[in-house]
Amino acid sequence: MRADRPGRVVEGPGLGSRVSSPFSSQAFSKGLFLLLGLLLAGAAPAPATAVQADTLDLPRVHVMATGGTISNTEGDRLTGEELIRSLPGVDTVARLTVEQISNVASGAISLEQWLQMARRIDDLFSESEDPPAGVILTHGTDTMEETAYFLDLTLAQCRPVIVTGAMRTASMLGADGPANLMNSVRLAVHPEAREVGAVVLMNDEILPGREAAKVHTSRTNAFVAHGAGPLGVADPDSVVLERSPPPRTCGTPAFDLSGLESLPRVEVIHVHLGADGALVRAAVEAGAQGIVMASVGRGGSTPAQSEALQQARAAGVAVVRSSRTGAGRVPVGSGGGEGGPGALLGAGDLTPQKARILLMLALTRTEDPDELRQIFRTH
Ligand code: DAS
Repeated sequence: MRADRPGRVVEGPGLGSRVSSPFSSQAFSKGLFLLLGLLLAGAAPAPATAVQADTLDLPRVHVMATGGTISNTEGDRLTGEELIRSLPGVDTVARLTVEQISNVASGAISLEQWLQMARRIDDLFSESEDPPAGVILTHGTDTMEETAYFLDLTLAQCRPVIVTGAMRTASMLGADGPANLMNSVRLAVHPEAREVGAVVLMNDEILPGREAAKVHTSRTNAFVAHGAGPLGVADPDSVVLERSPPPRTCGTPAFDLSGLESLPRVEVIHVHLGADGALVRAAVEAGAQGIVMASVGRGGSTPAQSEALQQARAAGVAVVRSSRTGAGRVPVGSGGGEGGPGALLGAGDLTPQKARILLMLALTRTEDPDELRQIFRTH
């Protein structure tokens, strides 16, 4: 049975082992995952006593496990603790601590959990004793691009926060989870990654949180960085950072979450031929403060949707036009000034789901159309 497990912090990799029947399918799946981890890493695990002695001087890396395919086996989900035990040789790279935030498919992660995650990560980096060199968030791949961008916008610290997962479950042949996790540990302790911020690491590629996007339903190379390309790669011999993320002020978040208990409601609505204004009106009735249109081309919608959007703006709702094409820009200043107090602007190169995150955060600060436009130009 798959169930959430409450958060707690444990030390690894010298973690106590959990005994399960070798004849159960769950135990078999977990055993297979561990075996795959060994094969992928190409090394046998060091004895536990040596692990503890050798790890004392190594940097600490904190793993926050949330679930997703990386944890999935047939009929069960591995815990973060079990995931890190599948990484032979990790004890020569870092001291791992692990915390279970949830154990769910990534579609089940809530906005309240985002707020908690961001605060928790900043708290970890502010610990006076033994703060982690980096944090790894194991996460379902379906929405990891959203979580990575949210963290990119809200973390005060620039230290590495690596969102990773797997396209193949822990019990599938060729499971990619152990390699992704091991590469994330290697990146977290890399001296050049100290200010890399929130990134996605999948399939040996380090992608900026802002641009990372899932573009395939099942392949291990499902992720790209739209318009930006990877920041670097995790090769077998070394982690190589080929370029730096855009400069930012470390210590100050782009959006301060202090005092926030929830985020403004922002809906994404798809444009397609024949779409009427019903969904736009429903969003307004549901209390949306913002609407992001997954528009055709460079920001187009149907006449009926455009009319409903005019009414939404007249009611003070901010409207952002992004593109459903998956690449390219909708000019931020393409909105025009008329139509009501609600802003109308383009999403730039942000996909609809990323534009929604930026609009939610922007609306915590302002509803002014010019200020919103400025935020979209600079984030
Ligand atoms: N199970 C999906 C999710 O949690 C997919 C995945 O993790 O790859 O997002």
